[in-house]
Amino acid sequence: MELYHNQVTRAQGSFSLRMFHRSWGIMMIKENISAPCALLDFPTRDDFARELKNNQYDVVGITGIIVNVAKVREMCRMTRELSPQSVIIVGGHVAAIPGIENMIDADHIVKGEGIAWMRRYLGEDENAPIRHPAIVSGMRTRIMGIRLPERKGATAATIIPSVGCPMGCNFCTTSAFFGGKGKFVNFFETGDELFDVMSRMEDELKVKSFFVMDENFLLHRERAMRLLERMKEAHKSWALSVFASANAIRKYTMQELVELGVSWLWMGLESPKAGYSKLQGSDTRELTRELREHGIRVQGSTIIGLEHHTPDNIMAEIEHAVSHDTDFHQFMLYTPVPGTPLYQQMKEEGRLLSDVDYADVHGQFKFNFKHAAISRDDSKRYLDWAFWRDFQLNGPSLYRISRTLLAGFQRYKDYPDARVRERFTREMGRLSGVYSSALWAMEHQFRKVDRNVSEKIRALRHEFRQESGVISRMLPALLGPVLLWTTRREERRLARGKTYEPPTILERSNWVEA
Ligand code: B12
Ligand code: SF4
Repeated sequence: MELYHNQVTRAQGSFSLRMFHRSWGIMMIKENISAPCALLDFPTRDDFARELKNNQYDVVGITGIIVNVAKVREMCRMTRELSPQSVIIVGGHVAAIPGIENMIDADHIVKGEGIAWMRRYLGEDENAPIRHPAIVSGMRTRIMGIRLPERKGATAATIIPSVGCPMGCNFCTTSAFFGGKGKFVNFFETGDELFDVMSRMEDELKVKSFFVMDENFLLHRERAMRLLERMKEAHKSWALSVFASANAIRKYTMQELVELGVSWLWMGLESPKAGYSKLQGSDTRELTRELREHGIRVQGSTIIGLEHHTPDNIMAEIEHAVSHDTDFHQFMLYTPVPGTPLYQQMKEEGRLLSDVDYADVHGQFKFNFKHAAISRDDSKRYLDWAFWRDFQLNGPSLYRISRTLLAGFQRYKDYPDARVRERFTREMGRLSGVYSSALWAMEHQFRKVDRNVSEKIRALRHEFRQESGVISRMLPALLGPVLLWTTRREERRLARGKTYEPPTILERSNWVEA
């Protein structure tokens, strides 16, 4: 259950950022029902069987996305066998597959928002306020061959203000699943509500940074600006990681973004020729550069295999994407996913490939449709190339985020708003020694890939040195070689086929032991 390594830093070898993320949808549902509930995250087959045998469940709810359909089918089968009295409810994006009723043995298949559905099903008040669970955004983080220690408060809390997105891009499954163009479901309508949830999470999880899981957080300017007001009043020096489209970002000045604590932005950089309204009127290269100069890490997202792509123009489009020099870059294949307008259109045009397994429909393998100019096998080649090119030209993302952090610190260390100063100083203080050491190791390891980039890493390391205290200045000489050694050890492990799996997690609520 990884984000970065699956679809962002996957070509970066031992520099790839590895971490697992919990299943937030079912965490939200559990927190908002009063029935006794057990949540089993990432179960092995044995864990799942044991839980079904040891308890008498009235309801077994199963979540999945489209790629998981075979697992969902097997879990339904196991439930019928081991817990025949249970009602089986399946939800999440897997429910969008046409004809899913005939593929799995479930009693209810729930499309769209699940909290209200489950409350209704259980006879509870579906309009009761939403209670947000305490979610640590990631766990078991690994990079350069070491697992980072898990200290309370060190990892951001996930906040989920809404699901869906009103922009309604034709390929977008999240938007389509929660109602499509013009529609979405808000859990927390106002900046005040959001502020209260974040304050509670700050207390419970001891965090100052938040991963805001809202497809287009900045689009709702009134809510964001009210949140900023409350943050200022209460002197909250919070950091926010958000998703936003370029046109939504343009509604804010850089100062507003920085004061709001925006420190990481995920932004679509689809081809300028694609004509998506979310990009209208924006030079995304200029915008990316500006954001980074203000200490805002940018994660770009680019689609490979759009309708106008051909073998003649695709390399130039990849070069254009890579030239944004973002901190992270996700590449995804253009993919008609069941439930979206694009899927419907391709179906009507007879362009869907019928022999593609749903487990492979995720945008990181090969096309699932017939493209006018690019073959299925070539789609993978171009995708792989895009990841590799970004890595080769721009270097490891860890280097790039260090660069952005330093730029932000240098610009804002004397800023009049103390909350902003504190945020940059906090991040710099916590990380400068570690980043310098990592830079030392990257500089050495990257010589094999690209000398130019290695030189750039070296220059940055020297800049860091000037901004660091004495201990941080000395640390790289000791820690750098250790990190280089763990990095190389990790490269060998990965070459041998080593994989990492998330742990099984069991949480119970409103539970009374029999
Ligand atoms: C966080 C996330 C992840 C995490 C997963 C964390 C985890 N352990 O599950 C990471 C980053 C690891 C990840 C990985 C992948 N993801 Co992802 N991910 C998301 C993201 C950004 C948020 C999901 C989320 O938590 N939303 C908030 C919660 C509250 O919403 P929700 O999960 O949809 O749940 C609601 C309803 O669906 C419903 N519901 C859900 N489960 C259930 C169960 C029952 C019983 C009921 C009644 C209702 C119900 O109720 C919930 C509350 O309303 C979504 C995009 C999005 N904004 O939704 C993509 C998304 C789900 N991912 C997607 C994809 C394709 C992937 C990958 C295949 C990417 C890749 N190529 O590697 C992998 C596959 C992972 C896997 N094997 O399942 C697609 C799914 C497409 C589809 N239609 O199936 C999405 C929609 C993104 C997109 N727009 O393309 N992902
Ligand atoms: S802006 Fe992003 S989240 Fe919204 S519909 Fe378009 S692709 Fe989906």
